[in-house]
Amino acid sequence: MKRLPVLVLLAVSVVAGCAGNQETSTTVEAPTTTNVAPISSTPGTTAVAGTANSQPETTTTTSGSTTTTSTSTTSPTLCPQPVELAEGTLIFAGGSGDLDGDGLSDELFTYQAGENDWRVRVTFADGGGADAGIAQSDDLTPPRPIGGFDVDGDGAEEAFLTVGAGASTTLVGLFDISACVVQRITTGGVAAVFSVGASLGAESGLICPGDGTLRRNFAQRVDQDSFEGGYEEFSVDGTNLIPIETVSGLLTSAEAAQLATLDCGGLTLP
Ligand SMILES: [Ca+2]
Ligand SMILES: [Ca+2]
Repeated sequence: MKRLPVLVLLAVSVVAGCAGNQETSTTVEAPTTTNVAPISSTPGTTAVAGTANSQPETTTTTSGSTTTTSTSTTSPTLCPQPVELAEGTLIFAGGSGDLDGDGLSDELFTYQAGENDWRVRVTFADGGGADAGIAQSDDLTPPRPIGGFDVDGDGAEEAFLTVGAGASTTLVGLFDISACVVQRITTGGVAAVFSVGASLGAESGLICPGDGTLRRNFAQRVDQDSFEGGYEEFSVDGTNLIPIETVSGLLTSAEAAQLATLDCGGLTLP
């Protein structure tokens, strides 16, 4: 009967010993769990930074393409600036017309580049210009600007200049301005020249009907009261005049005198 308390004491001590061991092992595992947490959170932060970097790249691409578009819009309209004229150059100014068809009036003048060397120059309203030599019909009369008239109806006026003179006539030449280049208008491979005025026994003139054609008026006296005359009609093909037809007949002196005129819009001889 006295052995029972001893067994109870042994059982209590065994249970108490086991409980002490469990507390020790729990304390060791705790730091292991704590170490895992920082490792997994670091890659997450990296992923967010990558997403933020891709947004500025898209913005840069958009602004770059916008700059390219605005640059290509402005470049084709400007012609180069011609060489500045030397001080004291003899200039005949006062001509104007919309010679490049942009709706703005451009300046037209002639100048002497050397002995018997005359040139025509266009200064465009939006900057730049164009320049070309003038094949004169005589060396005594300096070429002068008359102005612009759109002969072929393409929206840009052709330039009219005087290119010489007769006893009582003025010689007129036409120039086409396209892509920053001034070119003489020709017919049959030579520079076209139109005589305007009256001389002994002859009348001559230039008419622009406004339908894409030009008319060279002519009349020659056949007796004291009558002339033989009419007009030669041309169509305009680029810088070339192509003869279409010649219409002529007997005219009175008064009818013939009416042919001796420049009738192209509001152009008047200088
Ligand atoms: Ca213009
Ligand atoms: Ca034209």
